[in-house]
Amino acid sequence: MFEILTNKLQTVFKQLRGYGRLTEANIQEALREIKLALLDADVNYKVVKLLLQRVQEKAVGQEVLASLSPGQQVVKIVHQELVELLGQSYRKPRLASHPPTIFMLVGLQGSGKTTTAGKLARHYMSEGYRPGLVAADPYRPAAAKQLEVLAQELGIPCYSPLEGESPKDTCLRAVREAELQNFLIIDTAGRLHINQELMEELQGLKKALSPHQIMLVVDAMMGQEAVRVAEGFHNQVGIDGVVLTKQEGDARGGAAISIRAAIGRPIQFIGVGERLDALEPFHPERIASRILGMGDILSLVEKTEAMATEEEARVEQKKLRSGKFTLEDFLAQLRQLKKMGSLEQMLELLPAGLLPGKGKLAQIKGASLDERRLPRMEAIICSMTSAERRNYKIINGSRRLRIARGSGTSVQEVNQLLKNFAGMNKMFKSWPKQARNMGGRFRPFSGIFG
Ligand SMILES: Nc1nc2c(ncn2[C@@H]2O[C@H](COP(=O)(O)OP(=O)(O)OP(=O)(O)O)[C@@H](O)[C@H]2O)c(=O)[nH]1
Ligand SMILES: [Mg+2]
Repeated sequence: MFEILTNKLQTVFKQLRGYGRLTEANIQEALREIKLALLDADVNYKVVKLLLQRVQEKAVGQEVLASLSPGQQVVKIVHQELVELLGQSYRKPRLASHPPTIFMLVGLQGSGKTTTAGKLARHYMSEGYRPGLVAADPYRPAAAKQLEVLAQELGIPCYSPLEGESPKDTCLRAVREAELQNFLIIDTAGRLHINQELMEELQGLKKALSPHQIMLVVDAMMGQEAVRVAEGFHNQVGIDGVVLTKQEGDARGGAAISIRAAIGRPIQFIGVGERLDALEPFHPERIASRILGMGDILSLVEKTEAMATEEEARVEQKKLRSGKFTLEDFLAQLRQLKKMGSLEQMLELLPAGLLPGKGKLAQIKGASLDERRLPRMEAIICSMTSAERRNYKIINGSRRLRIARGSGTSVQEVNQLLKNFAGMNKMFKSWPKQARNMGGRFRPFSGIFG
């Protein structure tokens, strides 16, 4: 996610490292590069202009703080302005004071409405709500079927159109029938393009249901085109917030950066995969950090928390903080891996400056991609003595051979695992102290740049 943009921006910031203070000239140069990087990332031109204007105003003539290098200083300013542009803080969707809360999802065909309906239901179930899904798409029988399958997976009810029923009537029936549900998520029909028929249907639904939240679901891979789609829906139906799907596959970030500024409505969630757990609340500060390659430690911590019981998470975090992450913990993590998505997703949350070198990173990513390898990795760690697990450095050649035999794997596989683990361990250890302590606000700048 955002890797192309992040890499380019990192290059710009690194170039600023050499300067002792910020001058008009080196700022101009950096701004020009930042502009090119943003335009390349398909960020809307007006938004780029706005952002750069603000950065320039702040950066020029500023004394370089004693504690920061010019590179850090510019990163800090760009970060602040990016956060502002993305909407400052996480905007929670509005819920009903008298249930049921009604969410209506709208968007073009294939944008991810149905999948997002399931993801949102799962998200709110974890917050204690009892959601039901409503298929407001009588045109395509497969559409209702798809939603029913998701509802079944989640163990919640799904209201599908009856013979000859209009979308509006299906929704009204769901509201009447949903006695145990305090949350209804309406999945509307998509169209290939914004057309009058669709807009009228959505306007009708809005009038009949007064949903608490109309959410536009839009595909991040569309880049700037997503902005035009958002404008179209917002002008004709009026939307309250945006869910940006397929964000994990978007290396450039044009849609994520442009939409809020273009329509004045916040992105509230991003979809980061096809699975029902691949939904993240959109925190502008964290996203800005990710875009700038400063990582997203808070999201990482939340993921760790979500995967384990509180007690486990407490122990785990303490270890991460203190840099005492052992192979035993690694084993526990492997076992949890399936629950929380891929290691690759986790790695994305780490600051770029803290990641191991490119080659190593590729190794770790490679290792995490193939989930079939998990049982073998587990077997390898299980074949180690507890002393070995606590201190991987004692695992010499003969121990490796013994472990490989014991686990029915090869020495190569043992080597690979230890190499990956050493890489992970190194990056946990090199976290800035503030990040490890995680008390108060994480200040990602120190120790990363310059
Ligand atoms: N990688 C990835 N795929 C996603 C995400 N969200 C949805 N998809 C996929 O996108 C495709 C379309 O998703 P749907 O939920 O069926 O889209 P829709 O908007 O309901 O489509 P229509 O009902 O035809 O209008 C499916 O293959 C989903 O698995 C996401 O965040 N990441
Ligand atoms: Mg659908």
